[in-house]
Amino acid sequence: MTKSRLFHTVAALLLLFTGALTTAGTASAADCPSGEFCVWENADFSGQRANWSGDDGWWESWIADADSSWANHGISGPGIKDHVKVYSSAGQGGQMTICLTPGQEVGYNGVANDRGDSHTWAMRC
Ligand SMILES: [Ca+2]
Repeated sequence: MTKSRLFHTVAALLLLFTGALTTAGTASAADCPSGEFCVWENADFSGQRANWSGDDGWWESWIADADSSWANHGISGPGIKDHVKVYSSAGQGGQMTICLTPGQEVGYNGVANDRGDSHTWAMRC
């Protein structure tokens, strides 16, 4: 193999490798621990992330009214509260802005964007 041909082979392999990485990144789920509800300050699961395993009646100020993407990685099963309801006011008050079913990931939602102040786990939406 000539030097030039070797270079082209390596370059082609690198391209293949890079392509595979890009595909894997797009296909992977939102980065949220198992058993938790996660909220990001920006759309598409980017920016700073808040996550909870339980309810929170008063979100920290940096994420309150700043939520732009959501993921429900709660544990699912019979009799388990595995849905998550987000509310526009503290103490699960105001309006429900979004409700996530088990495993649901929402990269953006115009109605719920930048409105959440609290959430609770629930049996259903
Ligand atoms: Ca936001």
